Amino acid sequence: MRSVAAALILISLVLAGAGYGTWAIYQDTETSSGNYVQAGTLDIYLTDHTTDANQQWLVLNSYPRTDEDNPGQSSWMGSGQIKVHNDGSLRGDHIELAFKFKCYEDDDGDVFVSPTYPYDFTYDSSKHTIGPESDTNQSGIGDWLKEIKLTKLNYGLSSNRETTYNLLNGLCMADGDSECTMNDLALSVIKLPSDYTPLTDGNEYGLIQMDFEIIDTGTPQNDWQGDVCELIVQVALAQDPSQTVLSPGGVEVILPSSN
Ligand SMILES: [Ca+2]
Ligand SMILES: [Ca+2]
Ligand SMILES: [Ca+2]
Repeated sequence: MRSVAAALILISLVLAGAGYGTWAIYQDTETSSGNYVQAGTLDIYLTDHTTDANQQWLVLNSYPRTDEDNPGQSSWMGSGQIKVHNDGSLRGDHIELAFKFKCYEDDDGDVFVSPTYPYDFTYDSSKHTIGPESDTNQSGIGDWLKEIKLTKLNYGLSSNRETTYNLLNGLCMADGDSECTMNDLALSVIKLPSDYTPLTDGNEYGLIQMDFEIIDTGTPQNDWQGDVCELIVQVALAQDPSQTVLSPGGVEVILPSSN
């Protein structure tokens, strides 16, 4: 019997721009906290031109083989992207992307105040409980991130002055196997060519698009039943070609605090 798991992925965006000369760092942080993925397909839509990008993506009650086209009992919502605007006075050199996963070992995919509309993704420790009994890895998420396959990860410019860049190129071997998965994202920093840095004219923006799906490995995938992951997408603008601003985001697994 195929495993059934509930999970949650939230997307948030951090924008950092490096100033000239003295290296003042500008940072713009957003949290898109309404984006549920209970395994399935996730698309991202975010912009730094709004203060609240919540509830752009939502995939609830996911399980192996659910995706955007075949949601089954999973509730899938969202088809979006992250818009990267360059609001500084200096254009900078290149854009970097990194992906951090904050995962909760949980009983039912709910560690928030309200996972139903109207959503409130404030962490609620009273809902953070290890389990269920059928979760065969109650101290983590097992290989879940390797089981979320990236079907698309692109970066384009709204002006189309450059061709769309396939961010999966050179990414998928990050964890040693050729599958393109979220595990590769956790281990990677993507540096875009400088031509893809949005102009500061206020009109052009970069556009990150991502789709993914939960694969069926053919073996029980019970080790992430009820677990929750938040994906935090970091976007940085580096001033100089020699710089690497970001580090790989990695995976943090959070257990309930003992009380
Ligand atoms: Ca819970
Ligand atoms: Ca891989
Ligand atoms: Ca687990």
